Amino acid sequence: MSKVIKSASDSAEEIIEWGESHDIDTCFERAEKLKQCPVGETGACCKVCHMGPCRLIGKNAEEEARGVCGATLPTVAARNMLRMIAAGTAAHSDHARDMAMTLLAVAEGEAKDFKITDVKKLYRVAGILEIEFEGRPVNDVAKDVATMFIEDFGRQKGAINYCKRAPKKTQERWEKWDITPRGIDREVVEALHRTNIGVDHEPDHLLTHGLKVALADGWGGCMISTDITDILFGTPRPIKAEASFGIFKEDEVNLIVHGHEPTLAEMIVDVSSEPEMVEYAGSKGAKGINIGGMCCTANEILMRHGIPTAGGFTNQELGIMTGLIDAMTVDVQCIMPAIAEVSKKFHTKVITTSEKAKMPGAVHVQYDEHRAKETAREIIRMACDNYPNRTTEGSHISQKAPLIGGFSHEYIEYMQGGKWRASFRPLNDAIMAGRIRGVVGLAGCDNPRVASTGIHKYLALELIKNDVLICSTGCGSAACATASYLTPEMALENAGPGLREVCEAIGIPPILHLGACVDNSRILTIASAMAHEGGLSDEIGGMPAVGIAPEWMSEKAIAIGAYFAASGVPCIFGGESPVGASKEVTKIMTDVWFERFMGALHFEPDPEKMLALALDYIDKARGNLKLRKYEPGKFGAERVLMDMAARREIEKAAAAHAGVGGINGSGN
Ligand code: NFS
Repeated sequence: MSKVIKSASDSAEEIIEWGESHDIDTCFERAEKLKQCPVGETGACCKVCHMGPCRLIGKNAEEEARGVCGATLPTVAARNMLRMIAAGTAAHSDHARDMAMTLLAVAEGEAKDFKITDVKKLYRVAGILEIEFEGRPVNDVAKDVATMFIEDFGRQKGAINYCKRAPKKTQERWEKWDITPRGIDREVVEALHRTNIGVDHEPDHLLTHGLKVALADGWGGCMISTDITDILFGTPRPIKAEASFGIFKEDEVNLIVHGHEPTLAEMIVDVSSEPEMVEYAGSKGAKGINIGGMCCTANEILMRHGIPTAGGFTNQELGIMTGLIDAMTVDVQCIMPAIAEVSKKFHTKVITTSEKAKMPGAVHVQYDEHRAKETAREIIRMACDNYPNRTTEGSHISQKAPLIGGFSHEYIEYMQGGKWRASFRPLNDAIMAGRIRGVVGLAGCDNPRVASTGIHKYLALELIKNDVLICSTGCGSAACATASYLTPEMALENAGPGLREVCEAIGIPPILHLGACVDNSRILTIASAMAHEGGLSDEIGGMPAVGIAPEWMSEKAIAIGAYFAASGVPCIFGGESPVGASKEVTKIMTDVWFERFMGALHFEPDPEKMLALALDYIDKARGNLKLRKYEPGKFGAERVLMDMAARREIEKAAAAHAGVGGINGSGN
């Protein structure tokens, strides 16, 4: 029998094998041993009350199966989907709430270890929120900004502030279908209410609320989080860094920050170079303090400080198995409880830091923004104290990859015209001329149920060969980073001729690292800017742009996919569909959503089909926009200017492409 590859990263594979030979299991073995429940996997299990769980299975389940209360399979699948979106939205948005509370505390002088690092960004945000900023003290402006963001959580009527950042036409679609989100908390609570036993039973109605919740995530939670993080810690600019397990140093204290909230991680980075801290490490026999990141916290501090990343979600246990991590701090989200278990076999200390998240087997050091630096120093000292306990046990890896990260939307705008003429014109022109075929957001998790990171690598390579510019975020970025894909050389060696030309002219890699998962909001901002710039679609929908999350596993990824769909971006997710049991629900999320919003959410396990579907969406959008037909190596500068009649044609073509029909009550 041929050997099953568990990770497409050689160094990850090496550690997995080392673990197997030492009887240490990881998520990869557990995924193999623990088969997915086939009923729950496709959305056919209802457990919203205790008359169940009801398993709606059988040959004609869609028509005939009923739960004890009479709920049909499409109702159950739609309810399950809505709950996933709500949970994902809650996670991103609760993170955003903490950021807003920190900004308020900073503005009020209560969190003295933080400051407003990017005043320009603060003013830009204040401008969008229509807050007066000229001539006012910075902290007063920051207080008003924080207060307005905090209002977005509890608002009962009206719209989330940032909805107005979307192109007008996109907003009109939201109004027409009543999915403009009011307040983040309100939409999440309503989702839980509607999915309670005996409330909302109409699949389309449930899923429409799913889009409303998701928009509260994208244009609320995620965008708020991105902007406040930029204000507090600086808007990212391209920066060099490294990725993979070779970032751990044999002769230094290795402290890994893992999770999602950047606040404590920023403080750790900040104080780690203080002479007393370095001296303390020296007193324990170490040559220095080496900070590394994991998952989305890694993306945050990589973007702003060039701190190296050990990798994405599936790398967390493997990192500990190198035997080189002296301490790993974790806060919230995507933290496997298995790390506490595996750490017992090594000297690594796992330290939980959030008041919301504790873990059996971990030490808890409560983060408090009022004494943030002190907490950071305490954690560094704990890592240093643990350094002498390091043994030679572990699978040491020396491989690491260079990368360039840090492409904020502000920088992407700047790089296309400098300080005074920053715009999205060159990008739009390159797309119109066919140099760039389209844009793909390559995002989402890495997943041990496939050869982890492998589908990311396959798609990234194929897309750039096809002249598609990639914006990557989250663990998608980590997958590309550890494969050495985030370098300008990548364009020279692998990009199609048109994309290569653009990358060389502007001096960018063909895969732009945009940040953490919450920074998918940057893609919304970029798409809005492209619509405002003109020449392509005048809304987000209809752009030659697609979102792909090939190895997703988290509810947060589902919330992101849904907010892209509602905003007008067709999305393709890998793996089996979590609503695959219901044809009706599947059709609503693909055809009906495309007809209404020009976005969609597909699930497609076959990587080649994912690629083909993405390119098909891109080419159809180009055709509908009457852009030059994409032909590799052949470009032009001309474009067909569109009058109103031509635009109406586009609308008609889009509706025809959607091909809706057969679902009661879900037409336009
Ligand atoms: Ni996104 Fe970031 Fe990674 Fe998936 Fe988890 S770390 S928030 S959910 S696993 S990409």
